[in-house]
Amino acid sequence: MSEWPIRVILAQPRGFCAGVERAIDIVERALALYGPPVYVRHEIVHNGHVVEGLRARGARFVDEVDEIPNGAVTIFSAHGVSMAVETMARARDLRVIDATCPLVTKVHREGRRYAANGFDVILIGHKGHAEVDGTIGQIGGTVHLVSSVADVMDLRPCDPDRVAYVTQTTLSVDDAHEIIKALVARFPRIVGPHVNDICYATQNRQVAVRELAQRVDVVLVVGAANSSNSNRLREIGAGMGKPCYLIGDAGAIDTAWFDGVSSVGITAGASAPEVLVSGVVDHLASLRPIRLETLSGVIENVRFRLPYELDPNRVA
Ligand code: 0CN
Ligand code: SF4
Repeated sequence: MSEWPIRVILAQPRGFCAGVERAIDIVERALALYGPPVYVRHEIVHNGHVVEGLRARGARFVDEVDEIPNGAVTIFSAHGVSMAVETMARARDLRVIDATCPLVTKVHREGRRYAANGFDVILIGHKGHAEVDGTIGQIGGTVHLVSSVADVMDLRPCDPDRVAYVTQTTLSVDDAHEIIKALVARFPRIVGPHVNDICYATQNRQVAVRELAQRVDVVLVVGAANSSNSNRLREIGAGMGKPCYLIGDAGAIDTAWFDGVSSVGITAGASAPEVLVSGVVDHLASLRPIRLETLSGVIENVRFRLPYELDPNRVA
């Protein structure tokens, strides 16, 4: 490896969003209040490091609520659950604490409202993703999932004049825009949110990674392979014509990526802890001298309230 310094630039904002902070806080507070074990349906957020850290403190992660003993403390992940899962949890008398991000819950409400007014609801999202399964199962009624402009062409709603759309919160803003344009062209009377339901954190991180990719030779996105918002960041970096790698942590780095490179940009998905970003910076510093800087960008100060039973500020 060469010894000349490498510029390491951090995106702003990056990493944890308010929904992820809240979801992790919920598991930690539930462990403190009720004692282990507490059960969590699905990864609380899509990050193996977060999950392992909580598992070590007594959280038990399960795929479905039928794996949870009757009456146990049960937390739903930030991505939300279907009504069928809620019903099953009630039937088993589980003590449910809902860590669904309030911005996901907002999409559930929107979708339900459209369905109640007799609209077919079109959900723009990725098939098989936990949030998408939850949203489909919260809306009830007729929901059509579309993931691409091509899917829009295949839609056969009951009444083309009574269709509405909602979106997954962690989509690519640009891709969603193209799909919505195609929907409006096919169904001129379609109704939907003002722009889309992509959350503030997803949008801010996408703007920031674009800014970052303009300034560096290589982009590293810290995030898990199953994290939708992290994958979108990698796609945007790559779309800017820069080599862009999604890495779980510093251990995934291949030093060959930096041959002849003078600057590396780092960002992190909404579910990736900052300690993993520091680990990547330290790893780079072990390879070459570094000059570290952080881009200016949006400073986020969004905070969501905790569920009532865990809120330290609740009125008794
Ligand atoms: O990575 P996440 O757990 O989830 P996706 O990006 O895969 O949806 O990040 C938190 C987002 C939520 C909900
Ligand atoms: Fe909520 Fe957005 Fe964070 Fe998902 S990425 S938890 S929708 S704030």
